[in-house]
Amino acid sequence: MNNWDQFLAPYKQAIEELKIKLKGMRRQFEQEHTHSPIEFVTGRVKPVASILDKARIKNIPLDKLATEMQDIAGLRMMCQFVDDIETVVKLLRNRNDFRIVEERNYISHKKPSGYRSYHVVIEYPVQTITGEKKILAEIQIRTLAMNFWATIEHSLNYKYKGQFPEEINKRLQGAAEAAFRLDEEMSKIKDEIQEAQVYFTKNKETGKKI
Ligand code: 0O2
Repeated sequence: MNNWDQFLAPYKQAIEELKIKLKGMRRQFEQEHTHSPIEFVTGRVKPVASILDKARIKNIPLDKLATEMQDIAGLRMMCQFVDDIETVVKLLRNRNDFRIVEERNYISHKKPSGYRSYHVVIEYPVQTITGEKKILAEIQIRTLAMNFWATIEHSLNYKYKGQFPEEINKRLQGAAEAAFRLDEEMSKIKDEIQEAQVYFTKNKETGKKI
């Protein structure tokens, strides 16, 4: 096992455990036949190349990664509606299997790029054969529309390294606002959508034709 494998092992374990726990929250809503504020959950450990890139850009010494890079373990919780984000954050605040160390609201304070999302940084205790190890993990909570925009922008960023041509920059800003308006429109017919979804899920379970 090399040093990176050893360093990243607790992060990998944390991601596996947290994915099960956060997906479990969604299942509990489903079992109760109520609208789930969580649509789906993803998680990843940052690849070593990205850790090194970010450490270089942000001037983080490699021996300070564990305390200064908060998103080596990263999870995303996607929601259908903007209101669901607050519900999810409250659910996270009520848990006692981790401690929230920081929250960043990029929804009320969007980033200059147009990025919107709610970030919760947690300290998560991983049980290892040599004892407990606390690691930092970042949970990003966002709507499906915010996620669509961020995914596209992230891949363009990879190509242009953040130096977008003016035309693309303008289009991305426009697309961020369009995604925001889409969220607003969906919120206006939220009750109607949720009623239809509960009806659909119940009938799917009983095998009844709609
Ligand atoms: P990855 O793993 O490729 O997604 P900074 O990086 O300076 O903006 P900081 O302090 O690292 O900020 O923390 P922040 O902003 O809370 O979280 C960083 C992560 O948020 C990023 O991780 C992205 O996942 C997401 N993010 C932040 N700003 C943007 C943005 O403008 N566009 C998109 N698409 N995502 C963003 P990384 O490090 O980029 O890595």
